[in-house]
Amino acid sequence: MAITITAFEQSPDGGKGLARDTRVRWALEEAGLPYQVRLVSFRAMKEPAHLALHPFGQIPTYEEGDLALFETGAIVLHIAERHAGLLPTAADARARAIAWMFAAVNSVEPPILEFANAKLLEGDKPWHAERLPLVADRVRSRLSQLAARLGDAEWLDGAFCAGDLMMVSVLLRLRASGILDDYPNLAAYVARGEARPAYKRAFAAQLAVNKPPAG
Ligand code: GTB
Repeated sequence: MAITITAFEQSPDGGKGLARDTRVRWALEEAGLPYQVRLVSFRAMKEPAHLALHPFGQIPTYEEGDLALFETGAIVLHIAERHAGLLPTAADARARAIAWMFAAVNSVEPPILEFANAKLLEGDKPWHAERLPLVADRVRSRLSQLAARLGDAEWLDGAFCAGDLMMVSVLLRLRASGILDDYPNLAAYVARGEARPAYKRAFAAQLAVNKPPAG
């Protein structure tokens, strides 16, 4: 069944791969599934046709026959459950891999998003300089815990899985801040994710859409 996802017509990051369609593209590439992309403008995202697919008027969405999904965690899990390569087959290991997916979006991504939003949207507020270090501390606190758990391991729980795909995707949002560099094992973990051929294909595909014109 043909798969279609949606992505920004023009991502605000200019092709750094930070928009969330990249993680879905990555999962599809890991699973070896061909897919099509429908590009949507910010205006189109808030119109009825797209809202029928995504109640919050966002990207990415995922369509496969009669199935329409939103939320990257749910989309990646859907792909991972149906195709080899993203979840272990042993029941307990599979459950732990899914727990890491939830950890990525539920425990690690929220402080990172709060930090990104504080930098992006609150710079003009009188309390910005006081609040930013507090928000950064919450990120560091979570990263310290994650770094302690990862230790010297290559991936979070044995072989690469959808939990790693989601965690690396979430951590990538921190790259520009430099915070990740204070956690060498996490920085190396992210680099291992980026080095995967499937990630490289996903990144190149979104870059082809979003690359700023030369000159
Ligand atoms: N929880 C949802 C999921 O995981 O699918 C969140 C989806 C979401 O936040 N989508 C964003 C969106 O559609 C795009 S990815 N925003 C438009 C809107 O809400 O109107 C978030 C994103 C956007 C831009 C950058 N960037 O430029 O660096 C990074 C991440």
